[in-house]
Amino acid sequence: MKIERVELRRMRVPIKAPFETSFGRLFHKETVVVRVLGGGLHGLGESTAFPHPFYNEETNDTIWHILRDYAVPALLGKTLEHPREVSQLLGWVRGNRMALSALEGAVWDLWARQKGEPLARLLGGTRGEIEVGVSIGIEPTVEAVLANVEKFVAEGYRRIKIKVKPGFDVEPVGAIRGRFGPGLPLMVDANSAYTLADLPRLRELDAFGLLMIEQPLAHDDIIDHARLQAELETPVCLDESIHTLADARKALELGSCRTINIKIGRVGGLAHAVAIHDLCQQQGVPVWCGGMMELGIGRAHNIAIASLPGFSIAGDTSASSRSFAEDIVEPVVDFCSPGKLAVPQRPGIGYEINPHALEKFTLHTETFAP
Ligand code: OSB
Ligand code: MG
Repeated sequence: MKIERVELRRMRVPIKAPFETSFGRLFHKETVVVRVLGGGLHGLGESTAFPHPFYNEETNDTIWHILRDYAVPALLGKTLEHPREVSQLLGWVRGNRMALSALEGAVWDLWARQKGEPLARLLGGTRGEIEVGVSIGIEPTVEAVLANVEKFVAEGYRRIKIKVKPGFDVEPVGAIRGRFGPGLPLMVDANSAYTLADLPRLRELDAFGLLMIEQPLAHDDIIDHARLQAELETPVCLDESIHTLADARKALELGSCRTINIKIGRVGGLAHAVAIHDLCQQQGVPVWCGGMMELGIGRAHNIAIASLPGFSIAGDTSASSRSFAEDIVEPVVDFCSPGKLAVPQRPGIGYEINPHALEKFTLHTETFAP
């Protein structure tokens, strides 16, 4: 597979409801879309970085810099036998995993399209459809959270996740349990809002029979999480703390978590994501696919990885309509039956760019050729 041309695009797409972060509220999804061309076909990738470094250290500007100055030049004009060579060629780059992942994802898509095979199958996927859940952000009131849960349960979402922080945790969870009963698959994500000093509060959450508590402690910790997991019945899930296969191995060895949220971008691409999946599967640890409010290209990559057998818990890849009135792919990512997304049987990621939406939402394009 020869990499003949690479196109980078800065995109800005309105989101339906403002997205609350520790930096402020976001009204648009801003990201970088990568298109790799070769042999008369193209492959699509999408960065999962945000415009501000609140989730990890990468931003749209660092993505652009790493792609333009290092990653794209390393591949241009090269002939690859397999997409895993992308992370081998760029293995010397420290960090910047979301940047490398955006390009690697496009190369995987091109490779799959050239073979005429669905990406999911080439990754080792075995599912024809995946069950999905939804992630509900911090809301101003418990009532607003309940209204969201009501809406998404009615739409068919298989699992509800709410964001929590000290002072907004036991009340919303208790209210959801009160309204929807103990049978609703419910979990919380703290995005590192607690410390071990909050153990009493976390013990209160432990009493609600949650599916898991995601990333309660520091974003760079696996030691305190092991101490916390030993105190809780509820499985701890790690998100921010797991960047590599070695991180996953160490966290499992220490008992820092009982499940891992795999995000393709956070771990540097599909090859690394598959490796973490395989390790967890060998150890009988269930994994699930996280979300970064991706546009359709990123969602399509998530669907492909979530079709692997170890992804046994519903992920955060909602239908496009959860976040966007208009997405950049066709068909739009939507349920095949309530709470389920079909794994496309078409070549590559199985979604095409919607040229009208692409032009409408592109801020800037740069094309690279040898
Ligand atoms: O921690 O999983 C997270 C969104 C942005 C940044 C971090 C996280 C999230 C989500 C998933 O919770 C949102 C989604 O894709 O719908
Ligand atoms: Mg998370």
